[in-house]
Parts: sequence; structure tokens; C-alpha cells
Amino acid sequence: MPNNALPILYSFRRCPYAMRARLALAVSQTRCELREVVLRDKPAELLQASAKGTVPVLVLSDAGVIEHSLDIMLWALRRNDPQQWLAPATGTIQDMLELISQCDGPFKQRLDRYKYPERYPGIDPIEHRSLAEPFLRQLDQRLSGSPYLFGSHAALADRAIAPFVRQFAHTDKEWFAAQPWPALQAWLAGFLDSALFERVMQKYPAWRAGDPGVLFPPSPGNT
Ligand SMILES: N[C@@H](CCC(=O)N[C@@H](CS)C(=O)NCC(=O)O)C(=O)O
Repeated sequence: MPNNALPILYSFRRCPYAMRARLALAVSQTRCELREVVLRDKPAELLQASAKGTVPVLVLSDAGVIEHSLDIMLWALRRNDPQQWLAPATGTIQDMLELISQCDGPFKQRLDRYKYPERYPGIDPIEHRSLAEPFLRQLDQRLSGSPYLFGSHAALADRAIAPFVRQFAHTDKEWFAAQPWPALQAWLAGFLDSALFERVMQKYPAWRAGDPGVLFPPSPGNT
């Protein structure tokens, strides 16, 4: 049963922002109580902690609240960064944040219009898929020179961006597989096959007030 002194993570399994937060919390071995949220029925406790109503949200044991996924990643990794996600093999944290901001800004905007055209009356999803291609080509070019975006080991940028590339690829798997982006395809496949990804993608029942919540991250091998 989770301990009350643990931070509380409001999460949604399939949300790419929540995924990146869980990746950093898991790799940094930051124990939390995970509360799985149903987005159309958000618990009052989440909205009290963070009125903006998005996930992920991390409520710290001193009642501080971290409301954005990248800030949760940075908070967790600054406390414990055993795989050196904040120390890329090439480039700087600033360079990684710049690439992540291209993902979170223009790329995400196009991804939403490609994946969820019904939310944007009158738009052409294929046009938005095309507009998203330069970002993916840029990633493929970086990855053709090194196995990860910033050199020889996975770092913040890889883990922050991969959940969004996954979402893009899964919108039309055949189309994605047919693109001339071999390095990007291999990088995504490696991420999806990783033990870390499996660890952060376990399924949990929706949390209801009074439930104990679940301990996160799960023990390695406990999948
Ligand atoms: N800037 C936020 C964005 C998070 C976000 O937009 N999450 C989506 C789910 S993927 C959400 O909670 N949307 C609210 C809703 O659908 O009601 C972050 O980085 O955490």
C-alpha cells in the first residue's frame, strides 16, 4: 500500500506527456503513488491540486505541485540521474530543450491535426502529416550519425520526444514504415522494445477517492 509521504502522480497511461514523466520517474527510481485518471471524469483531487486539468501532475509530499511533464522529468532527474539523461554524450541540456520545444510546439500541433482531424473541422489530416515530416526527417538525420539524438546514450531528448513519435507512427503504421527514415524507425523500435518502456506502460484501474493508489515505478520484472 502506498505511503502517504510519497509524491502523488496523476497519470493517464496512453498520454505521451504522462509517458515521458513516468519514464523519468522510473529511471530515477522516484517512488510515487500513481493515480490513473480518466480524462473525461477527472477526480476532484486532481483539479484541486492543479486547476488546469491536464495530466501529468505531480503533487510533492510538501504539497508543492509540478504541473508540466518536462518539469516533472527535470525535477526527478536532478534528484537522481543514474543513466545520465541530463548529461548527453554530445551537445548540452539547452540543445536538448530546444529540440524538445520543436516537438512540443509545431510538431505536436501537426500531430494532433493528423491524428484527430475530427477535432478540427475543415482541415486536411494529410496536409498536416506532410507539415510534420521535416521534424521527423531532422530526427532521422541526427540518428543516422549516432544511435541516440545526442550521441551514444539515451538522454532527456530521446525519452521526452519518443512518446510523440510513437503516437505519430501509430496513426498509420504502414505509412510510417514505408518512409525513408531507417534510423528513426530503428530508434523508435528500440524504445518500444525496451524494458523501461514496458515498465511504464503497465495497466492500472482508474483511481477513485479513497483508493490506496498504486506504487510506481513497479519493481523491475514485475510486469
Ligand atoms: N503541457 C502539459 C500538457 C499535458 C496534456 O495536454 N495532457 C493531455 C493528455 S495527453 C491532457 O491532460 N488533456 C486534458 C484533457 O484531455 O482533458 C504537460 O507537458 O504536461
